Amino acid sequence: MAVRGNGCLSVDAQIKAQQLLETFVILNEQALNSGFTIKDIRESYVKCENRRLSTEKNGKSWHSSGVPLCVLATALFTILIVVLLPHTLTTQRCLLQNNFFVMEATRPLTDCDKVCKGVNSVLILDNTTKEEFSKLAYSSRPILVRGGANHWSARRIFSFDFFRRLYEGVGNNDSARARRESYYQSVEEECQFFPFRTDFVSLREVFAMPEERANFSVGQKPWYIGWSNCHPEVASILRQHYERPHFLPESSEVSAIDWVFMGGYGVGASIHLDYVSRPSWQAQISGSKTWKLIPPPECEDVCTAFSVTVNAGDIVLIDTNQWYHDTYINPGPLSITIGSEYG
Ligand SMILES: O=C(O)CCC(=O)C(=O)O
Ligand SMILES: [Fe+2]
Repeated sequence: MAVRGNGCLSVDAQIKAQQLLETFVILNEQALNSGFTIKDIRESYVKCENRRLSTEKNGKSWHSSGVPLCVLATALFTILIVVLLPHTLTTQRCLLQNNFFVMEATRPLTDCDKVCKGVNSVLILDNTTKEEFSKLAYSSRPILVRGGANHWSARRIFSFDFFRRLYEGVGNNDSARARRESYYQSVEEECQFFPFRTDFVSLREVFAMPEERANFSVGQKPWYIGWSNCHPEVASILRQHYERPHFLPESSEVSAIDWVFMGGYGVGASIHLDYVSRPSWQAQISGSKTWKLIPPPECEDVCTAFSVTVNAGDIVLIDTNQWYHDTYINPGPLSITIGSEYG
């Protein structure tokens, strides 16, 4: 069987990790409320580490040097590094998704000169070739390839109903039920569901919503969700209608996991950074979405934030590991995107 799963924690472990995270976040918030900035917390940890290394080198005990902030900073980082990170670093867009404080405190610093200095807009390419793109593919420069997905049949075929039929199937005999169960279970247990702007807690609930809500009829609560697919059967059905963007380098890895984001007008994903090791492409199948890209705080003196609107048929390429990002769905047709990692 093809590789399925992205290393997310079990539900139990997620609950425990979440409790620890909450403690960590409260401590951080208290520190921030009393006048510390995230930069201070990070710097105090780095300073403490340096001090510990130098006192230990000199044969002294660091703990007896009695620096309370150092003890706190180290305790917070120990919780993160020993308890959480061995799991979360492999969880991709999992647990730490919206945890700004934790992300900020633990991520490697960005090389501003390389990643964002002098970049104040997305690079727009009207069409591109493998050759042209190969020079840019790993540059961390956000790129928009206009019309890059226009020829995909997904542009005609993908809709809320298409996905509902795919997951719900037809009929209610044993085999239809088993297939439905395995598709949903795969999202719940091996992949991920993102309740960005919604009260739905699972993809099952999304596809069980009444027609009026699915159509965003007046008076209905709006929704915006995402999920990743790691079920090979679902992937093979989806992939009949799109391909890996034709301009990606031949040598770049093909991810077994695809991401779908779907929903209507309004706020999309709130600001976050992803823990993914590779840059991502995302094709706008229908509707239109505006991304705001924000450089990490250590680069704010030399880099600027900017936005990019992605219209149906366009493909956007972003190193979501380096650029903080949020999204906003523009008025108009349902926004459906499909994406994956490459690199
Ligand atoms: O498409 C969106 O609304 C959010 C996508 C995102 O955060 C990502 O692909 O990393
Ligand atoms: Fe993201």
